[in-house]
Amino acid sequence: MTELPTLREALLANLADVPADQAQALIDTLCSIAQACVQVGEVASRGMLAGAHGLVGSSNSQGEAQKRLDIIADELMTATLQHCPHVAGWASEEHERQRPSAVHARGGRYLVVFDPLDGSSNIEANISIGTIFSVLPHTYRGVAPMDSSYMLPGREQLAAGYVLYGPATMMVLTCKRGVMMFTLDRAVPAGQAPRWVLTQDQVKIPHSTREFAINASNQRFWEKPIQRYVAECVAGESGPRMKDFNMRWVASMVAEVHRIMTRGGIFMYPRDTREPRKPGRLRLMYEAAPMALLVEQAGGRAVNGTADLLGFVPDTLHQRVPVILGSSDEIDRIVSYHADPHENVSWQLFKTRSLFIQPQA
Ligand code: AFP
Repeated sequence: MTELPTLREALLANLADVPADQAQALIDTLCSIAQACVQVGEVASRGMLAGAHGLVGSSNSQGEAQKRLDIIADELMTATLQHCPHVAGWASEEHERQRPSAVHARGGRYLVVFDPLDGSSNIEANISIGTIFSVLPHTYRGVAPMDSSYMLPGREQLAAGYVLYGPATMMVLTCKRGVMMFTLDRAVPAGQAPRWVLTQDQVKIPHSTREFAINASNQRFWEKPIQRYVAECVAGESGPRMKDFNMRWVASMVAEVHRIMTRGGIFMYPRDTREPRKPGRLRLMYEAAPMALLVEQAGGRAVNGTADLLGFVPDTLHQRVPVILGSSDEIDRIVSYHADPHENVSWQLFKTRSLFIQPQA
């Protein structure tokens, strides 16, 4: 088998059209983030043996109970970013405010935003979890970053990626020149660090699919277009879609998006009526925007129901948004349902039906 390109080799090729100093700075930063994720993966893979299970007794700024692995992952990412010469500051799900680099706050050309551990509810159940990251330009170089420095639309990301800690440890990455998939190779000579190798390049998401992912326990809170879309999928061949669909829900966005990257599909965490003031569950800056960039770069689509997620300018670091992403044909259909004033729902869903009762022929 020919030697697969390493992460650094693949990035050099992917950024061949970028001026060398810029390319080098981005490559060094992404390689550092990738190395921090190797460390997170090692702790995650040792589970209770590494003290990675359980709660720490504190909550993050969004009121969510923090897990030990949330904190460990955040500390490992922070320790790495501290030493990145090109990173002026970073923002994490686990901290209310952004944190400027002690050394490079003024000189750094990038801001990094990350969810150190996505899918925390799955840690003890040993289900796939991940880390999500986004690299933004530090527009006001020479001035130490503030929270407002990060308020850029997703389209302005320079790079985005996630690492999936699953049966294999994989990283999916884009520098806005297509999507690359890497697998962590731990079969290296003693004393050498595991290395990322490129296992798939220019990843493409199939435009059609028969697989949808949504937390069906929230069904009664969904808005009409989502009720209609899911009901039609569940109705399968006997319904207006005239084809059967399958459903998945892992409760780790990284695992859902990775499945979509490998075989297509649609992932939905839509706005719902549980807390009308809260537009969704997922965070724009370190969940929705990086995943939206990856999905779009792979030929899929990512919306809030009516508009592309990459166009949204954040107001706050931890802002939440509805997220609907994946195979473009299905996203186009859902956007059309949101635009359909009449909402011609032939199933009369709201009064007499629920997801789990088959419609009368
Ligand atoms: P945690 O990291 O707090 O477990 O949340 C994971 C997540 O943000 C995303 O990865 C999942 O898709 C979604 O929440 C799961 O939400 P439900 O718990 O409502 O299913």
